[in-house]
Amino acid sequence: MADRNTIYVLNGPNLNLLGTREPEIYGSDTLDDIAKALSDKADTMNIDLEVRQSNHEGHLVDWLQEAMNENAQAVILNAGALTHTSVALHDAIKGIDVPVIEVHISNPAAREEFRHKSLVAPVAKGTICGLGVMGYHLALDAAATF
Ligand code: CA2
Repeated sequence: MADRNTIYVLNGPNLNLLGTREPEIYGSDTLDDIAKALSDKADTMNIDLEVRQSNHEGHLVDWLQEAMNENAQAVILNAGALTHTSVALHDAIKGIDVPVIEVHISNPAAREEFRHKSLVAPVAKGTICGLGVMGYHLALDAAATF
């Protein structure tokens, strides 16, 4: 079983496309760039990171449950568009005793109306959005204190 200094960084649908399109919204870093920078930072903090991405809702549910079973310290979750639709993710977060920090690269509240509601937010410990990929780093700083 992992000890309390493993932090999961879970990314949902289409975030594998980061850095390839829409740089004006999401910046030019790829998910691999983000994972490398975060892992380098985590190393200096004596934290193990599990950085994953899936286009499939069920994988994210499984990984949230894994984080609980592995006694993870926290989960940093960018659920992508599932943020706005997924009761399954809402229930999974509610069902685990691991704090989840919701991250968005863009500011969904400043975008289309269908992005204004988050089903993750009510069950997250906190939300960071609109600050670009820095949001992942701020989330890691916060998660390290849990
Ligand atoms: O701002 C965020 O991080 C989002 O979670 C990104 C999701 C979006 O559905 C949420 O409303 C806000 C979309 C991720 C798609 O990422 C792409 C990146 C490059 C090209 C195409 C999609």
